[in-house]
Amino acid sequence: MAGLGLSGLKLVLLGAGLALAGIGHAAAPAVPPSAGTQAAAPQVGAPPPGSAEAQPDGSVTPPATAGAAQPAGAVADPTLNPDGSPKLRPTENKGQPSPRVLGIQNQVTPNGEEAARFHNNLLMPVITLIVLLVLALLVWVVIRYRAAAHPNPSRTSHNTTIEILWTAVPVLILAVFAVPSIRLLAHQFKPAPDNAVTLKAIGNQWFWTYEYPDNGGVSVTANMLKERDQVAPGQRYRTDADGPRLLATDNRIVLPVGVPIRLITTANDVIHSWAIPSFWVKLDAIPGRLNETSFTIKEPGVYFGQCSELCGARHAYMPIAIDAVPPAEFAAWIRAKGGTMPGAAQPSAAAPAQPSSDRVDDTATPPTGGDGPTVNATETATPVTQGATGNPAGAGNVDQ
Ligand SMILES: [Cu+2]
Repeated sequence: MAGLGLSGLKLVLLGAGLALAGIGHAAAPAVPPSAGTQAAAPQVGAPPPGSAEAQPDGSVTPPATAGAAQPAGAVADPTLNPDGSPKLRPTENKGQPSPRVLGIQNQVTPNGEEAARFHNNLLMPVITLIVLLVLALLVWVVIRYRAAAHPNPSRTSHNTTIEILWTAVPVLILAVFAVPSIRLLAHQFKPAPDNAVTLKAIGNQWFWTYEYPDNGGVSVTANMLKERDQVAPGQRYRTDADGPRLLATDNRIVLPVGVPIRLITTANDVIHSWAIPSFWVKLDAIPGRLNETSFTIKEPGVYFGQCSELCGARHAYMPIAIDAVPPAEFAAWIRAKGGTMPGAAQPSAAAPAQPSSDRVDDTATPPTGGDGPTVNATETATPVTQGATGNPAGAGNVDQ
């Protein structure tokens, strides 16, 4: 009888371990995608980015002087060298995946640092302990209670104490996790302050367009830069100054350091997701909706991300590249793009009128009220079909 009781206890311990393992699995954090696996996205099977249909479009992916092309008399783009190459060069282990590095990317936003601490100091240790406990229980049971060593199995079926324990302990663990988890969530979706810079990212198959609605209608289109052997002679191709393969874009998005950024996302065709791992930002871009989050970049640098929602055949080829620069340089860049800084002189007549000037709420309101909530300012910004995507105008993904 003693043997039966003991083995019953061991069985329930095993049950408890398995229950804990289940909890640990369920509580695993939604960390940003492993950058290494994404960066290695194979090009096999996808249409070559430099295929012939992309060629007629010289204006969208212009030759090497892309960034330098501007009207005479305009302010020079402070983020570019005179030859059009970007001034800021990507740094190893910062804002991009790196070979043989484990874990999440180095975080450069307060939210990201909070999330990294939560992941590294609480989630990982607890999950590791649970995994080791379950492994130890399994090994013990397999060896000690194998048929040869323990021919008469226990018939114990209930033990009130241990059943209460294996219910209560996981609940307590989840309760402990819930506090920093909900706090992080609240920080991520705390509305940006009034002085925030608004960046509107619009997903398209398969490139991103950006607008700075508070800065006089500056808008930027970003396409992935192709490799040298994928472009026609004279066309711009990726160099190491631009960034890693599959992550470098022809136009980087410029954002100020130390200033809150209000990110608004939406899409023109299907659901995309705007994600920068080192900012701890991943926000779905949904047609007809505006999603919003905010973050503050702490360090200047180049930061890369990708569309993180399967959006069609060329989902892997719509990267995001950010130049984080001091606020004064950001202001100069905005002026170079023909925009204005809030508080500066009013936009000149040359600046395009913005349907939504400086309030997010306005943006969410249909300008005409005709077609209900799916009509918003986003749809007035018709993107130029990009030769680099090989996507016929307005065709969506009918050819998929
Ligand atoms: Cu996408």
